[in-house]
Amino acid sequence: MQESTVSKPIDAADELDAVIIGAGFAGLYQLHCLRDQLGMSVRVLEKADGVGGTWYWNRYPGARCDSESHAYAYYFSAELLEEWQWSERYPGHAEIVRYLNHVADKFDLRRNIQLSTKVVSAHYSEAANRWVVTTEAGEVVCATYLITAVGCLSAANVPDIDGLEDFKGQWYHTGLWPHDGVEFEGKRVGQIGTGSTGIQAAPVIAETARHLTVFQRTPNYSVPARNHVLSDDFKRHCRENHKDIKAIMHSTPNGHAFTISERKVFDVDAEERQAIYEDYWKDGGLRFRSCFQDLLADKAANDTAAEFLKSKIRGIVKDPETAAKLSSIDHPYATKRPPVDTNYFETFNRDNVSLVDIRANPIERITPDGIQTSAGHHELDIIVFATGYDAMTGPLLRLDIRGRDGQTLQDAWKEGPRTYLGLTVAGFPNMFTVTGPGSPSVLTNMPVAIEQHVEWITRCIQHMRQEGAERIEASPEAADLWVNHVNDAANATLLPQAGHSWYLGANIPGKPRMFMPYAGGMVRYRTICDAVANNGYEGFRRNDANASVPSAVASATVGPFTPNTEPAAPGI
Ligand code: N01
Repeated sequence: MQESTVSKPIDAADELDAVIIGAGFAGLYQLHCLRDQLGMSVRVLEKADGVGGTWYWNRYPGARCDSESHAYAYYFSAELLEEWQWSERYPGHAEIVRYLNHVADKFDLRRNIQLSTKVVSAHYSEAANRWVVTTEAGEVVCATYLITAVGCLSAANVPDIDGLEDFKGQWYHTGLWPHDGVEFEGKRVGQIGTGSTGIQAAPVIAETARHLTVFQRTPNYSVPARNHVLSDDFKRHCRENHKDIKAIMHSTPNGHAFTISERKVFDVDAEERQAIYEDYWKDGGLRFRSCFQDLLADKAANDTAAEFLKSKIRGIVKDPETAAKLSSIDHPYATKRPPVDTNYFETFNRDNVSLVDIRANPIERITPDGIQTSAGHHELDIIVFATGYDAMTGPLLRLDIRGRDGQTLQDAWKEGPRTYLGLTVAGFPNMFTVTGPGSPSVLTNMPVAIEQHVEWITRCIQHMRQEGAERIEASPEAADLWVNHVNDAANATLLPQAGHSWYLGANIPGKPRMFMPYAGGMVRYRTICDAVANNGYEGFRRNDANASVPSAVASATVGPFTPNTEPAAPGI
């Protein structure tokens, strides 16, 4: 496909230094960095009518972040850290949206954000060395740099189930939740999906629905969130110690504000191990993963955590048959994103809640009145699809992105995504993908990854401008090395053992099976990215000159996460 496919001529388009797609955590910070640090002309195009990204769309019942609030924030501005106060241990979606609106106002970002603007295509013009971005309304914007800040979990997956179009009730996907809410009172609700979202939503829906039927394909572990209102002491601690908290977040593989124990599972006897698991269970949340350093490296070690969590399910759920369905989990703990809940398993003790095992008895079709499985019919007024996303690649491939010689991203990634550092794609000059496939983003506390990605991109662009370079592009050899390293990093862990995980693309029929996020940890990733930059952007072609071999990637190791040695943050 050549440039003639561009709907308007370039000389009729708005000219900018950079276009950013998306006004969530990533897009807002990228705008701030490029405009306010580098003095570039920048526009953010955002399809929603407000800022917030993921949190603009995810307003389903119980939507709350699983990262602790004091870590789920930007750390680039001391002033922002000192003035913003979170109210609860985990921030609810509304509070996060308020926070991101506060950031947009504080840094005067809105004047460069164009809301209600859906990008439909972005084509690279080699002759002009410009990205030509076209919106659904037919507007054309032209820029030297294209930065996608579209999120990893923003392309909703509504499964293709026969009969949905004939359903007489209402149906909703959790990631596209109506802003005026959904009334469940007196309704028979069917929820499909028991990932992090479904596990948050079910207890809240059950509180008002006449009946909730949860359709479970894959049972899941979950650890109680233990959410609570934050004390004034803890808020003061966060305000006064944000530098130390940031240091911890930057020292851990997962970017959270708690340390990972250096202890291994079999360093302690069974009794002590049980006591440790009990302590972490009481503390709750994602911290549970950090009680031993080898849970994701050693299957026998992982089995002990898995058995502990399964026994908790059996202890909570009173009906033995339901408990057995919920606890018959076949993947190692945390090899799928581990959910965090408030009363999820307890919900199945309610009289108005039932569980249907659709692995044993698959859904055959949706009928006008409900859902038909191979074992029977369930009458429903509302269906909630908590069925996740076409993760990481979906948001990019749903845009019509074309690089050199009109090559489509779909074509470049037909056998699975290939990036260099998760941030760039060979054949797509001057394009940067914040939280792209091959980045550690979804395996970390997201804002930490986003700040690193955005700052690396900013520094790269600054370097180019200082050097007078007009074009930067990953070499195919560098991308090959990176893809191999991403695979090696995943294979050094138990993560690929969850064969039905969205990390592998397994939730989307026809999607190439490839472990997408970088599992080597945020510390190692940051070190590699810094070395690539410090070595003169090795692995990149600048102004079409040959690229050097990325020695930082070639020499990168895989293997167990490096446990950090920083002092632990006080508990809350
Ligand atoms: O999606 P999921 P999610 N028929 O893909 C099932 C982040 N997040 O929205 O496992 C029947 O995890 C599917 O079954 P299976 C977090 O990174 C963060 O829950 O594929 N069932 C699974 O049970 C998370 O990992 C937060 O067999 C079908 C469920 O639907 C990511 O978002 C909160 C099906 C989907 O689970 C995605 O989580 C929530 C079908 N055709 C989410 N297709 C916070 O931090 C899918 N399923 C707050």
